[in-house]
Amino acid sequence: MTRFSLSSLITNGLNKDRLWDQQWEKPEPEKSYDVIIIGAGGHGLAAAYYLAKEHNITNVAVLEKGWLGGGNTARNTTVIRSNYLYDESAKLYDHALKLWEGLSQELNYNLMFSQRGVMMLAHSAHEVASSKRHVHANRANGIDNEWLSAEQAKEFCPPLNISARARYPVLGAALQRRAGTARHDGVAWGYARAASARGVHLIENCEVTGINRNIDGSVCGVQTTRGTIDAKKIAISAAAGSGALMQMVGVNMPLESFTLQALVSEPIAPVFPCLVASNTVHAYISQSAKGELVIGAGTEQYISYTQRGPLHTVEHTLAAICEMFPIFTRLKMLRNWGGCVDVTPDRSPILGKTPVPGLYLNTGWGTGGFKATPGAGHLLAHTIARDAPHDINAPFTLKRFQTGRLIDEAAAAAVAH
Ligand code: FAD
Ligand code: PYC
Repeated sequence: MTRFSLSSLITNGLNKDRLWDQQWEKPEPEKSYDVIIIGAGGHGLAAAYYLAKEHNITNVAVLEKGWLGGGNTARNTTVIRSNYLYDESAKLYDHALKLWEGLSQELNYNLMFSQRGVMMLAHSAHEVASSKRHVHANRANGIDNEWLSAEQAKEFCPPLNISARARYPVLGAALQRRAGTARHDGVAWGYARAASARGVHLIENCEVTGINRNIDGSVCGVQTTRGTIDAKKIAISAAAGSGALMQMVGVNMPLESFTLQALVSEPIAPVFPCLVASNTVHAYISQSAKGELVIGAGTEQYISYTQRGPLHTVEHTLAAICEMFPIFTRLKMLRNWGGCVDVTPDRSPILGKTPVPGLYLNTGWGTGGFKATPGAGHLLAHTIARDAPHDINAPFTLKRFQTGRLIDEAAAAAVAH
């Protein structure tokens, strides 16, 4: 059996290729595992960690077709918040936010978690009403959120343009002060290291191409590009890849895939204190610890599996940012990228059991799953270990698309779609 060499993984920010080439032993799959998790994004890695830590299940492999944390975990803009409308969602996302609050210490890995506040702007009477409804609903659920006038919003974020002559004047904003940002790949690496230390196998370059089943229909293993591997239980945590994996067991998923783009500016001195999002102008912005402004767009309006989008979306996004924050008009863009997000009809995730015995599913996080990483992993581990959902994820079934008991969070997405 080969394992990762952990002694060299004592600092953050290590170069992945250098680690792979010089310091990591390349693990080979065992013949049989108690649990296989498909997808080594933040969610899959977190689930493996909590299986080992909280349920003492360590004969676990995480299979990844690419490299650890190279999917949407590597592409997102790191907004972390829990200001969702419905009780079910508020509980789900606040569970994750509470885990974020102690995670750097727990993993002994600096995730650069920064509760700098997330402010969501309202530009119309309709948005004011909807935002206030979110504020009241959150507070009723014990989650911090407050309504600010345009002047208070500017006080909190001085670069904000609140001129009444703007094309979409700022009428006010909802502010969640506990919300913020973190280092995106840090969470994948932190969970990977901690899971590996507890005996979990992390197997890269291993794409799952088929799911094997017993005569009674229950799962018994996977076919991969590195051979067949047996398992008693299997969890799919593969973001936009989940639909294809579920088709391998004959289940068509209520999922659509869209491209979502983001970009960073050249680095500048610290100037932007929080995160500001506006659905109306299709843009949101924060500043990373490196000084780059991190700017995101709305989702593309067509279905696609590509991880790149058209330049006109970037132009539109930057025009919106320059109108909201005129001090940035002369900044240069450093780089841009896209990811492919997995979206359900009600914009809420699917996290639970499937109709196939021994097969569990975590998908449909769309544009908003980064913030959920610790919570999703924690709840997925619980569901696998107990063969039953936790109270928090019990409502997020696949079955809700048959029963019609949807959890419609369309208005809570911080990005336009
Ligand atoms: P991933 O990190 O995508 O991991 C899934 C893994 O499964 C991938 O590594 C993939 O290679 C692997 N896989 C797929 N198929 C197979 C297979 N057959 N065999 C083996 N492995 C397989 N969310 C927020 O909360 N806040 C944000 O600010 C935010 N911004 C975003 C900005 C952009 C531009 C994008 C694209 C997304 C953003 N998101 C945001 C969404 C967030 O990134 C995702 O919801 C989250 O990262 C999902 O994590 P994951 O671990 O489920 O998926
Ligand atoms: O879920 O808050 C969010 C978000 C912002 C940008 C992309 N997702």
